[in-house]
Amino acid sequence: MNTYRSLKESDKAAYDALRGEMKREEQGLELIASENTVSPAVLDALGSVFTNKYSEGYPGNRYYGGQQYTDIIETLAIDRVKTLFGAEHANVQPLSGASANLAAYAAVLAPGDTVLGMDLSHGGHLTHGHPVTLPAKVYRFVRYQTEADGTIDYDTLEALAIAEKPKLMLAGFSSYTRQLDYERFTAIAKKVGAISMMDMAHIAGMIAGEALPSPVPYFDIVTATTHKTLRGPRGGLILCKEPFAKAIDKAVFPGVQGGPHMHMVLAKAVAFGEALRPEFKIYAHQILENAKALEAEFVSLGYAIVFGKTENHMLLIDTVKSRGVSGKDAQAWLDLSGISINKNVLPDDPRGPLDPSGIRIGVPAVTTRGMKEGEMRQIAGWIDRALRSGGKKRALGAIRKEVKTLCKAFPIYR
Ligand code: DSN
Repeated sequence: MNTYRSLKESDKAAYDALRGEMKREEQGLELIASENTVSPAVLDALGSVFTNKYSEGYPGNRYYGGQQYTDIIETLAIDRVKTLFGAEHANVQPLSGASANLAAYAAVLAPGDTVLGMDLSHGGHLTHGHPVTLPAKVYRFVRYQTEADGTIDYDTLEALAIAEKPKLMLAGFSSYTRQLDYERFTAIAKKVGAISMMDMAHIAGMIAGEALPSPVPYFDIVTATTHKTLRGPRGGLILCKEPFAKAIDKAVFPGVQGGPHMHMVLAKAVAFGEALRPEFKIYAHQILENAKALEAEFVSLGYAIVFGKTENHMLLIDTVKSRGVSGKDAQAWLDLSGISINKNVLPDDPRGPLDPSGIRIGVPAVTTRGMKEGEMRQIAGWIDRALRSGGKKRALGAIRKEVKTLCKAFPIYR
């Protein structure tokens, strides 16, 4: 007889923290651009017995026995994600976006090779060659930047690529709001003999839902996370053209990872199945409409929108310029208002990353709750009130009450 008991019965401290988080998510507005709320089916998959299983290797070729069901779910996840993005090859084992990127680098680069990647303060991600990361110590990253109007100047990028002769040209971002020109980017890579790679982590769901153009036909390698707009479990994935398939699979396992997390692979299969349904297209398009509505309201309130405008699910706002409030204070005051965002560095930010000049706001999670343009206008109003409050607890508490009332009308898990 086993001695298993439920979390509630066996561990009060852990259970209470879980209940607290559930309440926080239900009663507050989640506006962190990289977050979302998964379906009960995805949660069921994550909480499943597949967490018990070791399955190093790939379907049909594993290092442990007992793989009849792991092979089924991994094949399901691979087939579904290939259909979703029209990809030639998919690896669904990366534990995160960072390990997907690391594996992609390991698959095609030798130590010391040059990579062009987007500068962090201009919207790129830490894993795109920021000096504090391991890849930046192994490879030679050269960073490109955005122009004053928020766009990328592809003539400047081409000149940089000709001068630096990169082995890999990396597109993609984690704090950038404009649409990239995939055709031009990959043409430059081809011209200089570089492999092209796109990290579509933030916008994967919008691409799957056909609200944004797909980079998959253009790039040799495309990486993503599965938990942002794609609305799956926390994790990563790699898509690539067939000639890169073997190297990618070898780089993921045994290159940079051991046993895959099969409960996560099951949850990915479930999420990809959800994204293949027609209603996901409606969701993806609504994200775009909501981001535009939020932006329009901020513009009418006189806010300085970074990168000119939004063409995806997020906005960056210069809070110092707009209201004389630092990103750190804005984040703290909004937290007290029941609104979750993150402070964010802006291009060439004179302030440090711990107290930068702006904030990043994203709408994927509130769109999942069913909120639309009217609610976006209300949200912009609350954020403005919080930033004008001087951090006074009473004013922020009043906003929190109103936020709670709205959230009650849009429950996450009914
Ligand atoms: N940390 C994620 C984000 O917030 O954009 C990217 O990994």
